[in-house]
Amino acid sequence: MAKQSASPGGTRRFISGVVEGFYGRPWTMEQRTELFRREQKWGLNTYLYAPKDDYKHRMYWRDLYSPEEAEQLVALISAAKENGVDFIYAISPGLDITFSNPKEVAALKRKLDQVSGFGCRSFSLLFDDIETEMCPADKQAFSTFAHAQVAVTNEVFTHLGQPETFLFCPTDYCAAFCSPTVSLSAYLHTVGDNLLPGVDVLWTGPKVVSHHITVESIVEVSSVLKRAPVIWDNIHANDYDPQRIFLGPYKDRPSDLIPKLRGVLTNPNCEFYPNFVAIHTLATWCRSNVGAGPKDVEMTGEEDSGSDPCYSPQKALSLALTDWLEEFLSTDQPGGRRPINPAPLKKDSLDEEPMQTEGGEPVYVPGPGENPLFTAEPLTLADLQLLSELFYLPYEHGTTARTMLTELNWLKGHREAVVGGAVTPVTAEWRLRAERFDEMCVAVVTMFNRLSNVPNRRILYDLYNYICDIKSGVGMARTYVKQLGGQGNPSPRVTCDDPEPWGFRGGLSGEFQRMLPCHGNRDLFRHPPMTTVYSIRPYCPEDKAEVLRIHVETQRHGEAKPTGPAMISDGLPSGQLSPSSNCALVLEDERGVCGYALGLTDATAAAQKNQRVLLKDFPSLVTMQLLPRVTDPAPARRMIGSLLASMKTSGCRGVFCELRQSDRNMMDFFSKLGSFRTLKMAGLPVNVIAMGTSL
Ligand code: GDL
Repeated sequence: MAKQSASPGGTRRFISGVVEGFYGRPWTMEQRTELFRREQKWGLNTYLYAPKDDYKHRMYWRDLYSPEEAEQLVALISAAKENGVDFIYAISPGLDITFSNPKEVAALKRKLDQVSGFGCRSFSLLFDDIETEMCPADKQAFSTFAHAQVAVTNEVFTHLGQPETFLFCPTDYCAAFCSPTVSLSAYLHTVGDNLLPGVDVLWTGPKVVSHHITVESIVEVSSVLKRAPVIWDNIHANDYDPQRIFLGPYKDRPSDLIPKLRGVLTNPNCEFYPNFVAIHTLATWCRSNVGAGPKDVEMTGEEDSGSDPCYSPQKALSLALTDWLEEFLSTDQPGGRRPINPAPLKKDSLDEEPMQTEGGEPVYVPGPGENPLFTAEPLTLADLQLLSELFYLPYEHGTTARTMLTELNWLKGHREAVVGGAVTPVTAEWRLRAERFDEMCVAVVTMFNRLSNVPNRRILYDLYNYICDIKSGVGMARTYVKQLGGQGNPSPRVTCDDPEPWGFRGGLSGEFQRMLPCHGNRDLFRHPPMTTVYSIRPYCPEDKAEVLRIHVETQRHGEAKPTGPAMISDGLPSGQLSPSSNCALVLEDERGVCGYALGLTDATAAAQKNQRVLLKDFPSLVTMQLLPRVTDPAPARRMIGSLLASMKTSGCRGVFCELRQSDRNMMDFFSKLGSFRTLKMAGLPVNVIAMGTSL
């Protein structure tokens, strides 16, 4: 077993590798063993065994392994050891464990003792994706859910003799799950304060699938957790969408993060073989900033100017694709075809002796007038580059994919004059761009054909559904553009009133998604992820006019005039009431002030003026508004979190806010915060509700 060794300086080595932590069909033992070989070759050192749908990892976590299963696990753990990979066995008891029952804790220990008997020395307890409400027995025994998890984790960790590597996955494993913010999360503070120091904590970044992970965000969470986290990176995970697979490079994690982290484990695509790029590029990233040692790969890329000085995603991708091509071209079939189809020989060039296959049978050679043999060109590096660009990353299409979408959009937008079947002449520019679009479509089809012919069938089969889908999507776009340009007849594949089943793409789920107003039916082309940088700062007198403007604009949003009598909180942005000191913040983006959060520590006088009866536990008032351009809820959550924190410091016990029911934006925001609940308050105008939270 590869022991978690200490590096010469005494610091523990950086954990790097793969977590098999996705939903769906787990990898096979053969694939895992192959993974260990690759990890060793590429310099990664860890594998976290956590397949969500493996019966005995999660649903039936109490059940011990049968002798047959035990034999397989023993072999797997020793294969990891032989390849210098630390095998971490994870268990997810959170679906139904009663934390306060000693029998449950004993069952957990018994199971982990069994796995320890298989030669495993590193362990992990995962509490992701579970109900956060404790059962009555646990509520009696523990003050919070975090206390329950930490108590059991510490006990198991101690029982196992404090292994060198022991990982804990919190239920709030990303910033988006923290209420109200990472720094103010009571759950994370309990974990940070009480988890034994030898236990490391997994963290997925700002979101479940994080677009970017910044150094600042890691500094923030580390200070709450009192330890550097191990990133469980879902950047290449695809278990949430059966139409997507991610073949782009490890990206948008600055290499400066490496010294701030305990490690990184990628939870990649469900399909094993297409993970070549995900794991290879992660390995390149991990090597890019190791101590002060010399870099093994020169990574500064001109095309990445202004970005990471140690790591270039483009270069890492090129390295990975070059190695991957070799694997595609090597057969995985016993007695399989030779990597490249030989060009069919002409009959007259044959010697007396007939050609033999590798199996010793004579090669069929067509005679004059007969069908020539099917031949396909071998896969090229350019094909793999295209493949990766078409299936790039969760928040980003590759360059060619973006170009194709932009061009199709342009061609469509500049050719609306096809009326009643009569086609008006196209401009030279339109024709040229249509031709270029067509060439790009042909390249996709060619890539598909060459891929279908690769000798390594395992990789092909893992990719097949995806490449078939994109070939068909691109094919339809191609026919459509031809039709727009007046070439060819309207294709039944595009316009037919009685389509084949492939005309109903995405099935029932696709139909549900297309009906929803904003979730589930977005596309990356029209709604690229937000890159706006927001800052929160204290309100100053110069902000008065802007805050008033936002107040007026948001009150009118969606309706001509605000209806009903004024709310108490209207007095704050309008200037009739002054916010309490240290209780006023504004949100800014690059265009200026775009939101505010204002508070009054004692709202008694203001309430009397408005004939409201305050609830004794909620004497303080807050109000918040954002301009419609702020569509990302994260900065708003940070702002209200900071406001509540300073109000608490000022001695507030409970705050309330008043919300017009027509203000869907704020109604939605406060409801989703989790901490605010609706309050029954006397004297509220019609269509106004009050929500509050204790501090
Ligand atoms: C998750 C799950 C993970 C899943 C991923 C992507 C963690 C800690 N847990 O939330 O099992 O594969 O999302 O769907 O990430």
